[in-house]
Amino acid sequence: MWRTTFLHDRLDRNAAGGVLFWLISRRLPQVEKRHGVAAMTIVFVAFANYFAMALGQGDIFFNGRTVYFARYTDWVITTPILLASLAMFAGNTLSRIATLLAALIAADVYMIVTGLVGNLSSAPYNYYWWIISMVAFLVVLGLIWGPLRQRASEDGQMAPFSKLASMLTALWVCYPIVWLVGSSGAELISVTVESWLYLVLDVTAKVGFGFVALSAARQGQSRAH
Ligand code: RET
Repeated sequence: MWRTTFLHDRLDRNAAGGVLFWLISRRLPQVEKRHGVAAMTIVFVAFANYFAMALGQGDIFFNGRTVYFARYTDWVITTPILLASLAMFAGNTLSRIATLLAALIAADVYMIVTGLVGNLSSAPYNYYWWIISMVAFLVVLGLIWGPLRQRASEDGQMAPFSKLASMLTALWVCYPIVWLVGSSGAELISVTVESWLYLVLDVTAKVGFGFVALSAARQGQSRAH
């Protein structure tokens, strides 16, 4: 059974994003095709997870509440790709960003997994896990605005990097806030409002971000070969 209309919305937007990225990718210079691969992978992974949620396979009833775990299986795959996408704008060669990217992904995966554990926990333990996840998030932001930004400035690609890093930061900081006021935290907003907020964030963080990254790639601004 199809769950709700907003899930249809997610499916439609993700599928549309996938097709759009495929069309743009065909026109990318060969060396920039990896940005197309990243953008397409992100939307197709999201599509699979939203599809699972629409079929009612993406949630479980645990500890007295419904936990939409498919959100986390989506994020744990898509957020590392988004970070790789950003990192590809920071360094001229892959070897210059490899270690940093590994550290970024490690902190990011830690953030998502501890967030899921928090969602599966009752109060007050959920808040302890939120704090732990937040620390990992601050590490992610610290790495982006510290060493990764430094790399970008050394390699002379500050403009696209700053634009994408700012966009990523502005969008990503909203997730822990929604988590805190939503069904995983204080339940100050309804599940419908929560789902809409995640929907808007997800579409912008995936399709919006991918679009900006691909536009920059088309202008040949990423050079991490
Ligand atoms: C959680 C748990 C609470 C603390 C923090 C979180 C951060 C989540 C983020 C998710 C980003 C998702 C994106 C998806 C788009 O594809 C897990 C909610 C810090 C930053 C960008």
